[in-house]
Amino acid sequence: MTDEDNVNIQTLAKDIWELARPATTIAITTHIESDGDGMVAAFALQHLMQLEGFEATIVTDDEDLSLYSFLGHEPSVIGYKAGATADLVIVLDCNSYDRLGQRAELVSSAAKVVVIDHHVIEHNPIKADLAYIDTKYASVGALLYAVFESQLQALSLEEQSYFAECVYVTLLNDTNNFTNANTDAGVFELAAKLVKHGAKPYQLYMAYMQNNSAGEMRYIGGTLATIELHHNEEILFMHSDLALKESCKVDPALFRKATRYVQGVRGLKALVYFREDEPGLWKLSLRSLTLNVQEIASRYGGGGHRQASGCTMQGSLSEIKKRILDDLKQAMKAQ
Ligand SMILES: [Mn+2]
Repeated sequence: MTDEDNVNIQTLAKDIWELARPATTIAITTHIESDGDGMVAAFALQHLMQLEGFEATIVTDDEDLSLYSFLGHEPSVIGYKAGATADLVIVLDCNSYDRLGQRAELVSSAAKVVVIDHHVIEHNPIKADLAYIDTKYASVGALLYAVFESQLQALSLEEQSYFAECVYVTLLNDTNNFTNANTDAGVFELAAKLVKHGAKPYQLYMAYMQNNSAGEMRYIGGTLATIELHHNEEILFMHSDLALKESCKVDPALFRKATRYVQGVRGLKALVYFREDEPGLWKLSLRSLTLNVQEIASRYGGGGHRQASGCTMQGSLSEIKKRILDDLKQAMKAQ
């Protein structure tokens, strides 16, 4: 959905403004279980739209966004309510109705829809009037930077630096502080430009990646204590149940980096983190450098990238683990 559809990144900014101009209500949104790419890219886009004279509101699932408060701006955000509509909806970091949860209704009922994303196209793609999807970008924030780069010089230094900090956070999130397999020369070149625009790597790393409470560290400790290995120690499972959440008094939804603590375990082909969000409702995070875990997550209505995907499953942990273990073994066999 890039060149074939005559969507050119050089004219994308102008194309978006053209769709925004006649719209009275504009919403920006991202995938369920929003993250520091889609959500912070939404902050950046909203800010640019404001400067351009457009009033756009970020529509969320009412998640707590306080983990981004270090960015120092108060974005205009509302939680989605059934029946809410907008003339124009801009979807970031997501191209499938399946990854929008309840907000699929907001998107399908909008007069005009723009999709800007860097994921492989999954099931049930969003019908868009304007779509730019390119998997070569490490984050959707990086894609937004490419769209608006030529316009940044016209902004004040403070506005440039806010935009740059937001894009830098999207890189921190989707490259895991420049350590994921998607980290390439282009990522470092972009990071250098963002630093020149005012992004401060040390402060942003500390505020975004290392800003843990003691309770969160206990939660991580409790989760790491559940590590088990399967299939000749090539598959790692770990979990956090509701009891752990209660004892540590943390909101696990605010703390999504658990898999980062086990990425370095020797000899792994895949790892899966199971987090209980409601009794018997488990949110899975799947990671692998060699298997296509997106393919597995999509069987259960989830999605993401080949190497990092998520889905939600209902049932007993032991049954869910058994199904996922079978799926992973099968994927390894098929290799
Ligand atoms: Mn992303």
